[in-house]
Formats: sequence, structure tokens, C-alpha cells
Amino acid sequence: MLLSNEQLERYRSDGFLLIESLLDQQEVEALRSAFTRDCKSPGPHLITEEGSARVRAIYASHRRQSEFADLVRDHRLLAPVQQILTKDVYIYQFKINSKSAFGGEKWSWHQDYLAWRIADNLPAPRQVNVGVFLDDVTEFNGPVIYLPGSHHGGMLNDRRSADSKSVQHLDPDDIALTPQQLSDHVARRGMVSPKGPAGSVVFFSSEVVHGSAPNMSPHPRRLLIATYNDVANQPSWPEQPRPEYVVCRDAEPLRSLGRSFLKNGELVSIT
Ligand code: HL5
Ligand code: SIN
Ligand code: MN
Repeated sequence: MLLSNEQLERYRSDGFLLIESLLDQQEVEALRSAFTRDCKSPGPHLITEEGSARVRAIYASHRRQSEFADLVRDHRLLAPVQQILTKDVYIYQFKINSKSAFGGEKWSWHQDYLAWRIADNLPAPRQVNVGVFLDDVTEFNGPVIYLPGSHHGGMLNDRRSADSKSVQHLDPDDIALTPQQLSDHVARRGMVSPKGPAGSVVFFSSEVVHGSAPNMSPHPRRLLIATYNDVANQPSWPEQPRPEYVVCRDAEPLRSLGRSFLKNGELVSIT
């Protein structure tokens, strides 16, 4: 699977690109079961909503469940990432943001690369995020909203706020845009929230501003986000590097499976 020149052009201009129904229903089911299974392994990689036992996010599932280990090598995800970024890429971060029905909380407006520059000394914004919809995404269940073109001007902020929302990871709340910054950007090119059936995929830049509203609908919105980084762009590790679940250490270039991750029900084991 390769992106057309027109799709590449859209990614470069907007900072994101939606491909509807890239994965089929059987594959989505397999990923959902792997997610449910993974949520049963306790640890700091599991982040709950404030004052609740509900899962807000879970990190590094690709290190524990083969479905995800294979998915990140699936040619439908990896080939476009290589086209956008470079041939040698690895997984920098893997997370599933689970916005549950009736109360999944918001994710504040932010740029990802700022988090990684502050927390991990990541030298350059040479990442592509791949967002995989594990549920149908509609206007009702808290879709991610992007500000098209906002990846062109570099980082809008330069520090983390003093009060941290979560110690396990850097919550977008801690690096959120000001209302003024947001209004200025929206006045330029507006806001877009890609929607589509489960199995749809959004490729998005680590510089594009994005955020999402709470989910007050009766439908969950589970979103898997795999962040690929250029192998030549490793963090220069700070004195106290963050745990491996939030910044992956395995920087071996990923090799494509050359097939869909569930072809013939086949899964390769975790490496
Ligand atoms: N939670 C991530 C981290 O690395 C950063 C956020 O969406 C990415 C801003 O801790
Ligand atoms: C994020 O940027 O990681 C959060 C986006 C979302 O899950 O809505
Ligand atoms: Mn983000």
C-alpha cells in the first residue's frame, strides 16, 4: 500500500491524512480483543481517568500482545510511514487512548513533539503518528480534531506547566495551547475532525496541533496511536530517562511483514 502523490501532498499541506477502512472488521475485532486482554495486566503503563478505575490510556501494548507487535510491521501502516519519513523507522511510542462511553475525558490542544522534546530530549520532529480507529468515530464520541497547517510554524510553546496532570506520562494538559494561540490558528484554516468506520486510519504529524472533547455519547472511542520515529533521530537521553513503556528503547529498523498482520490468522511472536 502506497500513498498517491495527491495523498502525500495533502499530508504535507494539512499535517494529517485519513484513509477510511484500511483494516477490515475481522482485524478490528482481533485488535479489540487484544486491547481487552492487555488491560488486564496491571502496572504503571495503564493510566486511569481521574477519580475512576476507567482506562484513559494504555502504553506499549505492542510489547505484550502479538496482534500489536505485528500490526506495527503491517505494510499498510509501515509503507506510508516510510514514504513520508524515511526507510529506517522504529516505534518510539505506542498507546491506546480509550475514551469510554458516558465520560471519557478530553485531551487538551497540543503538539506531540513538544512533549518529546521536553521529556526525552528528542532532537527533531521526525515522527509520524498512525492513529487506528478501534471504534467507529463520529461527531459524537470525541473524535480527534486537527488544525490543518499548524505543523508548519514549529513549536508554539516551549515548556511544561508546573502542575502535572499525570506522572506516568506527559498529559497534553501539561503543554496545552493558550486560548489565544488556538483562536489565531483556527482563524487561519479552521478545524477538521476526520471520522469514519472502525479500521480507518489517520496518519498525522508530531507537529500538528490536535485535541479532543469528552465523550458523552453511549459509544466508546478507542484510538490506537503508533508513533514511528526516524532511526537517525534518537533521543539524547536525559539524566532520568522516562520508562520504557512510554519511550521505546528498541530502535532496530522495522521490517515490513509484507502482508496484512492477520493474513490466514497468522501472528508472529513478540520479538
Ligand atoms: N503522552 C505522551 C507522552 O509521551 C505525550 C502526548 O499525545 C502525546 C502529548 O507522555
Ligand atoms: C493524543 O493526542 O494522544 C490524544 C488524542 C485523543 O486520544 O483524542
Ligand atoms: Mn497527541
